[in-house]
Amino acid sequence: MSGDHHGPTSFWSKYVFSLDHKVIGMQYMFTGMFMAIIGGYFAYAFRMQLAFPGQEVPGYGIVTSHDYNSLVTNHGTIMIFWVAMPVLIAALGNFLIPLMIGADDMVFPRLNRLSYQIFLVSAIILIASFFVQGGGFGGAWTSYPPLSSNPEYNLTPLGAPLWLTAVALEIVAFLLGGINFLTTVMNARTKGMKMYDIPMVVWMIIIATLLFMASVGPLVAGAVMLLFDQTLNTSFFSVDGGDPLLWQHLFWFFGHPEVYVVLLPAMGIVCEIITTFSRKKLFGYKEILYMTFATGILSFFVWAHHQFVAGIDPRMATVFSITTLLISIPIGVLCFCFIATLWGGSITFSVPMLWALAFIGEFLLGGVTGIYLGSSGTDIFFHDTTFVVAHFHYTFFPIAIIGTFAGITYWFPKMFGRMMDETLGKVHFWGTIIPFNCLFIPLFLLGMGGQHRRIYNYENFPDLAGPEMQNMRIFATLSLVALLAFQLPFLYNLFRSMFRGEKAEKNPWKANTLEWVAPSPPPHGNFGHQFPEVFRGPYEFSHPDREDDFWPQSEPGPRGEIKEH
Ligand code: HEM
Ligand SMILES: [Cu+2]
Repeated sequence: MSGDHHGPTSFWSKYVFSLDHKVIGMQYMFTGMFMAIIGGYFAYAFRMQLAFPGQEVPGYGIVTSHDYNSLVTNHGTIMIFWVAMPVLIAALGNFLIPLMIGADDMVFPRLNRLSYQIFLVSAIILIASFFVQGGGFGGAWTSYPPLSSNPEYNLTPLGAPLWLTAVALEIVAFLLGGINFLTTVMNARTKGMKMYDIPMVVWMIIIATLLFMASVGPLVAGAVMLLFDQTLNTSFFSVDGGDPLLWQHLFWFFGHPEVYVVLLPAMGIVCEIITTFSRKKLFGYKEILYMTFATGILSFFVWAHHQFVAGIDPRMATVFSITTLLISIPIGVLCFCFIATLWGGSITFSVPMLWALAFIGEFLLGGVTGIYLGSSGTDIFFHDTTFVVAHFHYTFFPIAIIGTFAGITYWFPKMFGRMMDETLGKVHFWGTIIPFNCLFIPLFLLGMGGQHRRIYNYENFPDLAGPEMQNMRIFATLSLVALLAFQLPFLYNLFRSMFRGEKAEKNPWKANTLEWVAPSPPPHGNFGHQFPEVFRGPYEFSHPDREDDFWPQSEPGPRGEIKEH
């Protein structure tokens, strides 16, 4: 357990160099939010260019073709590595894991602090890369060689290696954090907490961490080779002597599981919220767990579905089509478990619940459209069109944005000891969900019409420049502007509620898990002098033998299990 329980007193040791898992979690959260603003601003700039090509973008200026590439690349890179990962895994994982397993902190608090510091350095290097001579890297977040490996092709002799270094450091930060997460959940669970008493969000973060650790090795090796190609003139991935396709294998062996790395924590958040706000036991706790493991394992056998047009053997394409489509089975079971949990519950449409429900609906659309891309025959048509862009935003946006808002609005009372404003929360919810759909549905249609991605000005392509398509682009961009504008009520609500919100009780949602036993906000060391003991699983809601419709894990008494089936 962490050494010092008295709690630091000076500003520096309390907020900047803190060892407290909650403070480190907040540091990750606010850094992630800051990066989300940059990533969103980049999306604004390049979408404005698509809607109004060649015109000055208010707040940015002229978007040149080089700018466009760099904006798209860094938008994607930031959203995945500096928003989804820090907020969903690092921030919520750090904040929740010790509280939900009844521990006073992570088992390696210093490693935890080092993890955040390396992460911060990686973010600074990435931001610096936009300002060096030649500008930021523009070879896409997938960084395929030879474009990425050869400065004569990418024209960013400094931007490209800095981008790669930043990504590599970010990965180091998450490996350190991951070691800490795994060890803590294995060793620091409080008395009575058995494997199947662990709340689903903790399980999901742990499985995500395992996936990350198992998939990232080849990418790190590849990144070092790529860096050598860029800076030392080696030829691992060059066309003469090396093998550019090798990078695609290394990248996607990591890249596809990475989608599940960020997906799983969001799924876990959804489990906590839908049980609390439907007052029902989670349907199929063990089935959800096994299906998640199955998804994780399968995700290592699908990577080449990104390479159907890269010249792989068509017989291999069939194999990878089959494994890809197989994944929809466990994911489908998970969705059915969510629906069965909601079925017949007494549902409250609170703000966190709205986000959780929206997650299920929007993510389903992302999953269903993926079936077209997983089948090699149809993917050859759809590949690199904005159909793909729309598909993966229907997975990533629910994960990184909807899942995050679900988590923040649900745990805000615990984080800051105050309640957020419901009305503003609902305005923000609808102001995000409606424009999101208006933004990306047109991209499906445009993609089906043959609109390729990573093109900065469609006026250069007469077939794609007609008014019908251009009007859809304008509609999508205006929807984005609305979406961004509706984030202001959220930021106002967040910061105002932190200081002025109504004071929160210990357990405002009447939930069962251990974090709700600690004071809001929890002090240094979380539970005071006595750790809570666990007597039952996390989802005993509406138990027939009890008057209260919830049954905290820490309340002494029988385990209270009733047969589910
Ligand atoms: C704020 C709303 C967002 C908008 C308007 C938006 C828009 C776009 C568009 C239009 C592209 C394709 C550009 C092109 O290919 O020319 C793109 C690329 C991308 N976006 Fe987003 N996006 C948003 C949020 C997100 C989020 C939340 C994530 C992930 C967590 C994300 C991840 C990506 C990735 C990985 C790419 C690929 C970048 C590349 O091609 O190198 N985006 N985005
Ligand atoms: Cu994939």
